Amino acid sequence: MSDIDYKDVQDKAISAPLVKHIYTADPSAHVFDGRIYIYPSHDIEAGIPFNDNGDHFGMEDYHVLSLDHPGASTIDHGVALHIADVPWAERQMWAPDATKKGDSYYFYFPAKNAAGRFQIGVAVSDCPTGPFKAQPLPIAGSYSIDPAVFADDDGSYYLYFGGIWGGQLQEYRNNQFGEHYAEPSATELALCPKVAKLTDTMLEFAEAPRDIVILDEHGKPLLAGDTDRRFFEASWLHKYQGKYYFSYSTGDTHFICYAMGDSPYGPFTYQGRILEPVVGWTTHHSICEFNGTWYLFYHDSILSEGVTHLRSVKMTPLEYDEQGRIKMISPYRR
Ligand code: FUB
Repeated sequence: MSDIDYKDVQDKAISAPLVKHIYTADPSAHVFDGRIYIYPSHDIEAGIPFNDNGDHFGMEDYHVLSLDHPGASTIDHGVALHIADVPWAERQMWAPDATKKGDSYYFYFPAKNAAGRFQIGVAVSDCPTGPFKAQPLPIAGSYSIDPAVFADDDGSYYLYFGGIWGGQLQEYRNNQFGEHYAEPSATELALCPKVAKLTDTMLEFAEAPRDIVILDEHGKPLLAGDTDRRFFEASWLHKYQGKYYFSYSTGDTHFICYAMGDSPYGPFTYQGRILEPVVGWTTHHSICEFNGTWYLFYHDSILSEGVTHLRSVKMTPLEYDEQGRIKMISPYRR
């Protein structure tokens, strides 16, 4: 058992769970028509033993949350998509995201198929809170986890994805699965998150997924052994003052970090940390502007007293310095 004093940590937390009646995680936030919508994972106790593959994250459906403005009460709009309604998906509905194009909303989600391979599906609705109707098949050529969709100013949409360990990214090279593929050794190049432009229909990749390369301060790609900085999971892309910001989790070292670039394809140069470790093993976030103020959406496991697969989404303001660098956030006051 952990020796954390949860009452004390809760008192020191800089923000409270947005909802407490269900467990939620991996919050992907967007503002559609002046309202904040959050597309989170819906954590449950699935009764599956813990392992390094994250099988205990046995989620079965998604709820959409929304709020009128920061500080307003958060509404749970109920089940937006259930695994029983996704023909190709068998288990583990992990971190999703959604976007709006025209009058339609497109919800992207990973799940394991019958063969135990993660793929990414898309479901469509004419309402931001769903219900979403899933396509009968996953996106062709998709694999791994944690889809994040970015709408650029020129009307292009890009899907970022990938995650190592339980997210299976280490089992692919050049977008192909291979049973013999594994995580690179410490002195080899780190595995890259992926990006693919979406077609006009929003239902398919318009191109083969490309590597998102994260460079160090010398312009060299990060190495797999650089575990404080290399990509693990939880891709997010946002734009601020003309620059592209790619942010992500370092997984087993528990940081949310970011890198900056001049194109949605990168390369991105590592800049630093956005969020220090939270209570719970995973950390996963999104970044979104509302009425001129930027916010970090994130999760922790305080409400469940440290149960790593029972998390709660939170939000807190995020600030930039004059150079456009993000000021690091400590989730608990010291
Ligand atoms: O919620 C399940 C997994 O945990 C997500 O896909 C990862 O990003 C981690 O937060």
